[in-house]
Amino acid sequence: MADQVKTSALISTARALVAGDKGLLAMDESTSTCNQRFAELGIPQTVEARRSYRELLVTTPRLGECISGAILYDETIRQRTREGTSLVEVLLRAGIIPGIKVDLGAKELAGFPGEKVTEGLDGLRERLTEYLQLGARFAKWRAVIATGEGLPTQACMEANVHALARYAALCQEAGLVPIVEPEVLMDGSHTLERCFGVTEEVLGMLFAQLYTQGVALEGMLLKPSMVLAGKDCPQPSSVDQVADATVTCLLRTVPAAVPGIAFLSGGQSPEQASRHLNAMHIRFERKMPWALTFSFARAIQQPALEIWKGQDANVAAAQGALYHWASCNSAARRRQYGTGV
Ligand code: 5MM
Repeated sequence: MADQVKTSALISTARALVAGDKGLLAMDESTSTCNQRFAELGIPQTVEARRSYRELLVTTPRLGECISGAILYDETIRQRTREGTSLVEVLLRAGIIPGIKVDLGAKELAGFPGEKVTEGLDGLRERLTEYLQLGARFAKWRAVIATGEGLPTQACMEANVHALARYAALCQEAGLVPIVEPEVLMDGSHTLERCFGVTEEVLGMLFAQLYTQGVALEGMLLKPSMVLAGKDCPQPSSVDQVADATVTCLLRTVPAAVPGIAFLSGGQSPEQASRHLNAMHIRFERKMPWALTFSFARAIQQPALEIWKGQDANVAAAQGALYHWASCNSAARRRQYGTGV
């Protein structure tokens, strides 16, 4: 009985995260990634600067109109606004579900140069219990898969999908919806077709592992990369080619029991990411069994960060940019990005 109650709570949270035309805001940059983004713009790399920036994000007016959930980082889930309200509380008041990144990062995979495996399973059960108490209702774990000559190896794909499935099972045991993020990186000169093949293989292996580990598909979300040619690929692909390749690949590999798929942006510009999502909805309207939405970090945040530059005077303008890009992706779910509607 208790398990049934837990599963139905997981299912309703998973559905709420992908409901309507909303999507997720990924704001789970680890300290080193956040500092790196700040350094590029000359923003001081301090705890206070990171806190101020996260306050700017979560207090953006009307954010809850287009954002259903926000993925936080360990530092952020414990932070408060200048006035002393916890960031979790600010999100809840805006109708946004708080979530937490729980992986400890992608580390070199021993014996396989150029490949990584994501760590963080040791002690995860205890950390999940604490995050639930801090207000998180879902979690996220990212695995990265590099494409290149001889890559990805079977060893890399197996190690990563196994860790993703064990993480997902632990989350569901704790009462948190797992967002499962296998990112096929855009780095390299591989073609769109090659990315399709790698993504198809990784997702096939992933869902086999999720099944083996007993993960309830109805109570999880998938956060994949779009199927894209590598950044250095000489052959350009059109927006429609990306949309067709991405949704075709997902239709072949993601069971209909999964309530939703929320893409990462992976280094695409905000315009590209929104255009691709919009085209997927136009070309596959009513042909997809799951909700299809966004869980972008850079493609929503980057313009806001560039406006803010660490200055209080720029907060309102930066929040305007954040809202703009969040609402563009909401519009893309309605097939209205770029139509001026
Ligand atoms: C915010 O970036 C997340 C990873 O941060 P760390 O590398 O610092 O741990 C990342 O998982 C992010 O949530 C997703 O990849 C989506 O980000 P993009 O920018 O690709 O949309």
